[in-house]
Amino acid sequence: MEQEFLIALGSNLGSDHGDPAETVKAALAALADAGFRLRRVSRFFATPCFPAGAGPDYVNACAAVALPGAAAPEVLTRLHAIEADFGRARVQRWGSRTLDLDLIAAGDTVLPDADTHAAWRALPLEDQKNRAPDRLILPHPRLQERAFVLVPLRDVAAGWRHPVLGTTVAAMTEALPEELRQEVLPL
Ligand code: A4P
Ligand code: MG
Repeated sequence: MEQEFLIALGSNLGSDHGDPAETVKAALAALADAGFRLRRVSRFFATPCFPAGAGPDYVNACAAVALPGAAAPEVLTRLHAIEADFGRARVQRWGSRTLDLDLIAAGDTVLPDADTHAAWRALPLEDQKNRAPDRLILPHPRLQERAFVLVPLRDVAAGWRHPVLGTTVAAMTEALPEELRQEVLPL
């Protein structure tokens, strides 16, 4: 079967396309224009900014997509091109953004290797703020701890199983602290 990619979308600033929700909606259209087949799209959720206080609330969503003939690096390159089209300036890591498109997973692909993946997963919070990976890490190393990723992801890929952790999106979502899950509100 065709490779399926899981993508997370987020915006907490407006763009030329409108407010964050309109920006996420426009980003989905841009994905389709760029050749992605949108198989499933989640509801849109309002989520408190992480880290707390660092900026306005986000709108987050997830999509399960296919890009015929493309492997994960090509997908990330296209996501970056769309981010650039939406006027995203990379000023500060975790800073506010018009549009953030993260590649969450590509089936059961693990990149660059299990040991490096484990090191990124274990990175202390302080270092996470200052160190961004210079190569593609898959699955996204923080997905398992983020309600703003997992709750939308559950809409489109509840049964996807993390190839390193061995748990499904549904189980990872259930494992989150209740108060984190409740902060993620459908629009
Ligand atoms: N990179 C490596 N692997 C990946 C991957 N699987 N997906 C590289 C995307 N990018 C990947 O990413 C930093 C570098 O990681 C890039 O060179 C890329 O090639 P970035 O998108 O340039 O920087 P970023 O967005 O600041 O980093 P990242 O890791 O995407 O940030 P986060 O950790 O996703 O944080 N709060 C709420 N409520 N909702 C949000 O959506 N998002 C962030 C962004 C912070 N707080 C948020 C939200
Ligand atoms: Mg990103």
